[in-house]
Amino acid sequence: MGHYKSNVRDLEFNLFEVFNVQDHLGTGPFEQSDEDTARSVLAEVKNLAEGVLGDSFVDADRNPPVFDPATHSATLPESLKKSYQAVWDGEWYRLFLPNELGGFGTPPSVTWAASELLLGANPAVYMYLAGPSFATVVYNNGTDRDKHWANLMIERGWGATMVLTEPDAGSDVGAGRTKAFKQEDGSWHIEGVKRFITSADQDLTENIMHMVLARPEGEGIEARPGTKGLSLFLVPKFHFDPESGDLGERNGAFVTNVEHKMGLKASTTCELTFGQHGVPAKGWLLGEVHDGIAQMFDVIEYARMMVGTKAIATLSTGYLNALSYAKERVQSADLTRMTDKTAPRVTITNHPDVRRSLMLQKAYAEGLRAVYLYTATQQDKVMLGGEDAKLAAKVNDLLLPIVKGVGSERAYEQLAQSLQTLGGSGFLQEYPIEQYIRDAKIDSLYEGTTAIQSLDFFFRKIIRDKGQALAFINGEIQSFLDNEGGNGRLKEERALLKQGLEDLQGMLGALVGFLTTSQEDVRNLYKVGQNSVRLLMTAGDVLVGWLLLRQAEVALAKLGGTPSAKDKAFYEGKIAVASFFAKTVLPELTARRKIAESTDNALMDIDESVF
Ligand code: ST9
Ligand code: FAD
Repeated sequence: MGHYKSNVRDLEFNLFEVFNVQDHLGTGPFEQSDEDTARSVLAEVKNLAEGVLGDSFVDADRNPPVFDPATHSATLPESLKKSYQAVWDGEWYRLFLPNELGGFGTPPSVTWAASELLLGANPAVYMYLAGPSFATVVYNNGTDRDKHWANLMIERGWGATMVLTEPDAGSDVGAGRTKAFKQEDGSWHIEGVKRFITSADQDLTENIMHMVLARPEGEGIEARPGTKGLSLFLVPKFHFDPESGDLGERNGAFVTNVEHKMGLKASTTCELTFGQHGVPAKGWLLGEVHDGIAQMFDVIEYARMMVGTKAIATLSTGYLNALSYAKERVQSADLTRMTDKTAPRVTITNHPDVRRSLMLQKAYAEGLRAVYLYTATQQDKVMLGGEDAKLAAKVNDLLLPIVKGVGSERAYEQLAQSLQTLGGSGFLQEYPIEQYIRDAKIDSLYEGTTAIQSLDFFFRKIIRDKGQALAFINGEIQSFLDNEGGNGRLKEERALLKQGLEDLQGMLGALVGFLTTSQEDVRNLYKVGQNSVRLLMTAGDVLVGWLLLRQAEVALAKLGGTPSAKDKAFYEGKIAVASFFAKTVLPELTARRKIAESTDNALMDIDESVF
């Protein structure tokens, strides 16, 4: 048995019983798909994930890529290459491509569901497969030349990277100093050092297209500070014939270090140096426009969704591994017979604290899965176009920091609970959970840390949006609360969700108040900053609570029919987990609201020496 435990039943439940994506399969851009093809995609990807893809997960952690500074190259373990090749040969990357670039016509909801399986089994392999997806961004933002190159990137199977970070420019991308000098032939010479670049070298693909943010310099170019002064350049590892794509000389972008990391060791994290090894690093301006940060955000939005899904995928397999261990592990007597030294020993699933922990893991694993899939259904709507598309794009934007920020934080926290379920065994490398924890820690860091997600959520996705997307979600939850389903069952849980929603609204009201009064006292902005992560996490809990209850309502209806024994347990699990979350997590939101409302600036007034 491999390490990875999938949950296709829950993916299908979300897609076809809760969000009913089959209603828009077979239409518009999804003309080629129907429910059967979507289900068979999930079945095939599951087999791949639990088989050859997951096979290299452990080996590539214990025998990570090797960097050779003399040749500036990274060599990947053979096991990982085999996994990569299997996904490539199956052409699964086409799931992520639009029809005009050879996509399968699958909607984002199904694609992200399939992604969960790949990311849970082997996230590094998934990331090495970035080329075709990044080519789509090149295609969408590019000139005819770039569109052709995007096709070459896909046809020839090139790798791709997103290159933003520098030693002094992490969260603050606008502090970047890498420069681009215009050449007479229309190309640019890039000079500078980028760090922490994922997949910047590997020996899987014949070429790598680096998508690099740099500050253009040259006659007639207006120098602008910050992110708005950055342009996006296509910088290949090897030069290539612009028509055929045939490789030429080595370009002057060299990997000068590969980091040694806590986890996700199979994925190379590289220092990438431009134009400092006697060879110019030639690049080409994407779309021939100076709009780098906006173009890069097309990549970032995709990658933030990917990171959140990765974290949630890892939590799910962590929980399922913990569950299967707990069902077998016999230890101690039942609590009701604790004084009876002769009482039979029971499996640990009988202990209330183990149950509490397992049910909380289940709540976040399944609740957050529903959150990312609900977000993906907004992406479906965007692709379908029509009246709903504009609002759906905003709702997707609002939800992305939750998928990424809350997904990563809760996954890491709950994976610690999964490990705890195994007792001392959880600490051993014999079981996958210690690696899951090491591999998942990165998710709250890259693609914008949780603090950055929370600022994005409040200032951009709520305030700048004038609350339009938020009003939509609020309306959805409100109408769920108003339309009393479930024949009077789950009444108490609905009341708890109502209170949770009010607490979230109250907390948001407090933050908006701090923002408004910052016009008189600018330091009131600190009060927003002290609470923005709290707000993000609370919004995540309300969404999880709501979606679990939506699922429970569907489950109740199904139980009214004649489900199989297996389905009966599945649906009863849905009701149990929704109820548990509403009763044990949502009440905490009232305290969080009070904390936010009573925020002062004492924290900001103390001297740094006090810490
Ligand atoms: C990184 C990579 O960490 C990690 C992993 C890479 C993995 C790659 C692989 C991917 C997977 C591929 C899968 C392949 C498929 C597999 C197939 C399998 C079969 N939304 O607020 P302002 C824009 S990379 C949209 O003033 P500041 C917007 O244009 C490093 N746009 O920002 C805006 O202009 P305007 C990641 C946004 O104060 C402009 O920016 N690093 C958004 O100047 C300026 O906005 C980070 O993420 C948005 N949410 O800068 C950096 N926000 O306002 C984190 C901004 O006119 N730091 N824009 O519209 C930040 O995000 C900062 O907030 C900042 C601030 C840099 C934006
Ligand atoms: P800093 O920005 O220095 O942040 C340090 C701390 O300060 C964090 O806790 C942060 O939340 C906090 N902080 C910073 N600013 C604020 C603020 N305004 N308000 C509140 N808190 C704040 N980058 C790429 O360009 N391409 C890649 O492919 C890539 N892959 C990566 C892979 C790995 C394994 C790693 C570790 C990093 C990768 N990165 C990549 C870089 C990654 O995106 C950055 O590490 C991340 O954006 C944070 O930047 P930083 O590390 O400089 O931390």
